[in-house]
Amino acid sequence: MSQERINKLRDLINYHNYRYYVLDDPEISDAQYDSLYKELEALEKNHPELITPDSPTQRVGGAVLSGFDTVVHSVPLLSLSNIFTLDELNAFDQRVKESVKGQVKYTAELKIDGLAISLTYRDSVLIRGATRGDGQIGEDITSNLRTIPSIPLRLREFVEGDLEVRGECYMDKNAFRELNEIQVEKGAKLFANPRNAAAGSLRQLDPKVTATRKLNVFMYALGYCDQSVSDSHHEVLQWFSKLGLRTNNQSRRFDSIEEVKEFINYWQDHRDELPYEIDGIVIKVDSRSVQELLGATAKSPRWAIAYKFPPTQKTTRVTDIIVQVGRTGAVTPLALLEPIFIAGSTVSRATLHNEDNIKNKDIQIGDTVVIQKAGDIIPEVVRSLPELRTGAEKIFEMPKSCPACNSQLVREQGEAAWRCISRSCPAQLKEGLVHFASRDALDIEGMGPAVIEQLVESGLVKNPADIFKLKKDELLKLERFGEKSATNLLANIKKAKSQSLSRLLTALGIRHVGVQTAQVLAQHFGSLEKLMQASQDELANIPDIGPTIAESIYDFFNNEENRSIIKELQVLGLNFYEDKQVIGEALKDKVFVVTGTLTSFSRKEAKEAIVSLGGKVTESVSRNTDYVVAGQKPGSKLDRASELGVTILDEDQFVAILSEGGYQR
Ligand code: 0OX
Repeated sequence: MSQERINKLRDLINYHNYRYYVLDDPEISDAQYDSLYKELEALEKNHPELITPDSPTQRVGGAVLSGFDTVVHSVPLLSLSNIFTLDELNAFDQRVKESVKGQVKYTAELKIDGLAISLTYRDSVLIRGATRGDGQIGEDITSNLRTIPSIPLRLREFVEGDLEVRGECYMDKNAFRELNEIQVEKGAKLFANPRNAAAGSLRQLDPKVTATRKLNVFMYALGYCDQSVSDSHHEVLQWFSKLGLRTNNQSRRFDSIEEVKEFINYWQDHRDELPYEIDGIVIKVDSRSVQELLGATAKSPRWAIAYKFPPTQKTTRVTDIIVQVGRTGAVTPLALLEPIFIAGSTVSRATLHNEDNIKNKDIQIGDTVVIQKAGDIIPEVVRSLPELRTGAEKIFEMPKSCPACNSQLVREQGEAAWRCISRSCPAQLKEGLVHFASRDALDIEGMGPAVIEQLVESGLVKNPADIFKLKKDELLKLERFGEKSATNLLANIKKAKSQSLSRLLTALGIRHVGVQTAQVLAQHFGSLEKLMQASQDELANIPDIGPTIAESIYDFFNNEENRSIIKELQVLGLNFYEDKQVIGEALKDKVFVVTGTLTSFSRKEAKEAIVSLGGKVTESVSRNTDYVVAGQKPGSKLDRASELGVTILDEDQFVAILSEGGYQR
C-alpha cells in the first residue's frame, strides 16, 4: 500500500518538476507541490527501506567529500574552435561542403556561457555526472549535479543500457545577482560573472552548498548511447526533451549558411534580453553520420564551430583615477567609473595598466569612455570620447611617491611601470599576503583581502611566517571574528602547512614564477633546500626556465630577509618537499584503475608509481581504461574490465611493468 502511494507520489512529483524546471510551464501551485513532497517525505521516513536513490527526496545528500574522483570519459568531450567573423563562417561552410561533396543542413544553437558537463544514465537512472576536465578525464561531481532540479534522476522513458549526454551547467543572470548580494552580506568574495559563480558552485565539496545555488542546465549533445538514435542532431535534441532532459528551445535547423547568418545577427542584437548569458552561436552539421564522416582534429570536431560575439561595449564616465600598489611594488592607475551593467555584472573600476596607456588613449578624469570586458571578464577602457568633453575634465598626473608608504617611486629603463621599492611598504605586504593565501598558492580559505587588511593593520602579521604564529585569542580581538570563524581560520592555516612545495613556491611570489614555473621547479628539485642551493646556471639550464627567471629565482633565495623568512617557515612546520618526481614516460597517457588489495604496495604508493612513469589513475573502469591492476578481493571493477576487454594485470605483472619502466622503490 505504502509502496503504491510512494510510487504514485514520485511519479507526480517528477512530472511536476519536469513541468516547472524543464518545460518552464507549471501546472500546479508551489503549495500543492510542497504538499505532495511533504507527503512523500513522511512516508519515506516511516518506511526507510522503501527509499531509492532516484527518489525526488534524494537529491541533496551524501557526505562532504575530501576531493573529487576522476572520471575517464568514454567518448572524449571535444572543445569547439572559435571564429569571430562571417568570412570565417563562410570558410567553415566551404570546408564542410567540399568534404561532403554536397549540401548540408546545419543546426544553430545559442552558445551558453557556463561549464560543460556530462551525465550518464544506465537503464534510465542517473549514475554519474562529470565535468569536462581536459576532455579525456574529468571530475566526478555526481552528488553536486544531482542537486540541480532540472537534471532528472530518472529519465521519463526507458532507455536500455548506457546513455551519456552532454550539456552546459550555468547560472542565470538573476540567480547570479542574488548570489552576489548574499556574498556581500556575508562579507565573502564576489563572483566576477555567472560562469565563475556556476564553476564555484559545482566545485563545492559539500553538495548541500551546491543545492543552495540556483544552477540550471541545457543539454546539447549526445556522447554515447547503447540504443540506436536518430541520424539528425536536431531530432536527437527533441528526443532529449521527451526523455525529460532540458534543452534550449532556441535551436534551429537551417538549409543554408545564409540562414545561419541571420540567426547570428538576430542574437547578436538580442542576447541581452535572455535571462542567461550567451557568448556566441554554435553551428553544427545536423546529420550525425556526416558528422562522423567529417571527424575531428586532436582538439575539436570538424563538423561544428563556435561563432563568438564581439565583446559588448558600453560608455560610462571616469569619475576619478586612483593608483594601486601591487605585491611587486608596481603602481597601477585604476579608473573609477560610474557603475554600469555590462556582460552580466556591474563594473565600477577598470585598470588603466600604466601611465603610457593613459597618455596614448588620451584619458582624462571626467571623460566619457568606451569600456568592454576582455574575454567578457576583465573590464578595460577601450578609448575616450574627447568630443564629449565639457572643459571640466582634469589631466591625471602619476604620483611621484608611493600612496601607501610615501617613498619615492622609480621607473626603470625599458619598464612601463613605476615602482615602490621600499621593503617595508604595507601595500606590497598586503598584496603579497593576499597572493600567499590565494587559491593557486597555499589556498587558505577565509584569508581573503579583508582579513589580511585587519591582520596587517593590527600589526599581527608583518610577513608570511607570522600567519602560522597566529593565536586564537589574538584573532578574537579583531572585529568580525568570533569563536567559530577564528577556529576555522586556524584550522585552514594548519592545513596549508602540508600543501605541496609547488604551491609554496607559487605563494612566495618570486617575480616571474607563476603556478607553472613553480611546478617545474618543485618537480626538478624535489625539495626547497636543493632549489635554494642551485646556481644561476643550473637554474637557467632547466627546460622552460630562461635566464631572466633564473636570475630572479637566484636573487630571491640569496636575499637575507627572504632566507630568514623561509627558515622560519621550516621551523613552523611547512612542507618543503614535492611528491615523488616523474621519473619516466614508460606509461605516458596510459590509464590505470587499481582495485583490490595489493601486498607490496599501498593504494597510494601504487598510484604514485604509475603517475611517476607518466600514467594516469582513475577510479572507474571504462572503454578508455588501458589496464586494471587487480589485487586481492578486486570486486566489480574486475567484472567490468572483463566485460570491456580491458587488460588485467595481477600484482606480479604490475611490478614487472613498473620496473621495466625504470621505477625503483
Ligand atoms: C554551448 C555549447 C557547447 C559538443 C560536441 C561538439 C560540439 N556552450 O552552448 N558545445 C556544444 O556542442 C559541442 N553545443 C553547445 N550548444
